[in-house]
Amino acid sequence: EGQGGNQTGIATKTRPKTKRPSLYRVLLLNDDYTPMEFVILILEQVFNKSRDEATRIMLHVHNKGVGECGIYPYEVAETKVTRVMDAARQNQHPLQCVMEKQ
Ligand code: TYC
Repeated sequence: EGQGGNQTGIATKTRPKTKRPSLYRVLLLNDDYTPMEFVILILEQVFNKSRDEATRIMLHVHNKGVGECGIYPYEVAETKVTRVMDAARQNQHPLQCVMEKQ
């Protein structure tokens, strides 16, 4: 009878329940004070973007108010948000970074 065999003589099949990790979108929010160059450096250093991609995302946030930096498993997203918020605080910029379930 093999896998998932029961006592009834009826063959059954079980599939191991694997849970895909939930994904979270990490967003940057616009403000009037954080320097554009600081946001670009954050996108390069925390989110591993090229200078061109970092500039594109920064300008999108600047023009639209909010923009996506990436989509990650919970713990990775949380670590990136913390890194951004720590760097912003250390440099006395009001930059805000948030995560939301995708
Ligand atoms: N609006 C800021 C400025 O004009 C630049 C900026 C972009 C700030 C993106 C935050 O997430 C941000 N200096």
